[in-house]
Amino acid sequence: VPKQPYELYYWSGIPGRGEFVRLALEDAAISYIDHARDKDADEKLMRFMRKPDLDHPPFAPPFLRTDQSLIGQTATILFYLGARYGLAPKDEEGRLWVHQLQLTIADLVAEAHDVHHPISAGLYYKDQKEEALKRAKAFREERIPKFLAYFERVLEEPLEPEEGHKKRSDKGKRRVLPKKNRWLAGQAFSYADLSLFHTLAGLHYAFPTTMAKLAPQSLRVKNLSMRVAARPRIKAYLSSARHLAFNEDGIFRHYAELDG
Ligand SMILES: N[C@@H](CCC(=O)N[C@@H](CS)C(=O)NCC(=O)O)C(=O)O
Repeated sequence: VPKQPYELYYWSGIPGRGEFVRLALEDAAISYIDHARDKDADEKLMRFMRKPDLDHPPFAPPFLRTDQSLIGQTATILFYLGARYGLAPKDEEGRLWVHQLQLTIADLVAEAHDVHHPISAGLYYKDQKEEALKRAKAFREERIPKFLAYFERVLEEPLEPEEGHKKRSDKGKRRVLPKKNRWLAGQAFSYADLSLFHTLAGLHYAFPTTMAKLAPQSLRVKNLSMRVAARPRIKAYLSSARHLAFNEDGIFRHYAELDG
């Protein structure tokens, strides 16, 4: 338990990548200060990042300040929180697996962003619209289906009798849990489940038509998302003022022309 509440730094006005960290903090009921909600949040964030005495300066937000350290990169922040608050398996294999899943989600999130900013994050959408239309087509037709198929596959794998003590030679003892009980890392709920939930919500917001078409191919992912949304603390958070809706300044943007 930290002496001071954690401090989350992120841009104001959007869920953004900060949301992946918020979901973990909220689900584990960890107390935190969300500096994205401060007055002049963006100026404060930039001032903080430029401080000359940072041992481990972050390249970009989100970053988390703890009693001891400053941690950047969404996946690293979640790796840190997951181990401490029961949002990741305890064994190394399990922890690395959840980290691997998180980085794959981060790849998907980066691609979702690059659909509306295919040339540069430094240009406006309207100045790269032609390229965005091309990128969107490939994202809708190839990339979203490929990522969804991957997570469907992960959710389909049978569970070992004892998580964390795999006996490869003992296949006869494998048991398939009912799908409704399965999380990405098996029986243990993890921050990767929270992140997949948020990413799926973002894809539905940005690409409603595409996602409706892909629904029959992504039943397990959808089922997982519904179970995450029903977790009491997540449910409470989503209906609280702490939570921001998606909008066209964020990573997941709804531009009808990009949804095909
Ligand atoms: N891989 C990093 C990406 C961080 C990132 O791209 N942050 C965005 C906001 S969501 C940003 O401010 N980027 C500034 C930049 O790339 O110059 C993570 O997952 O945390």
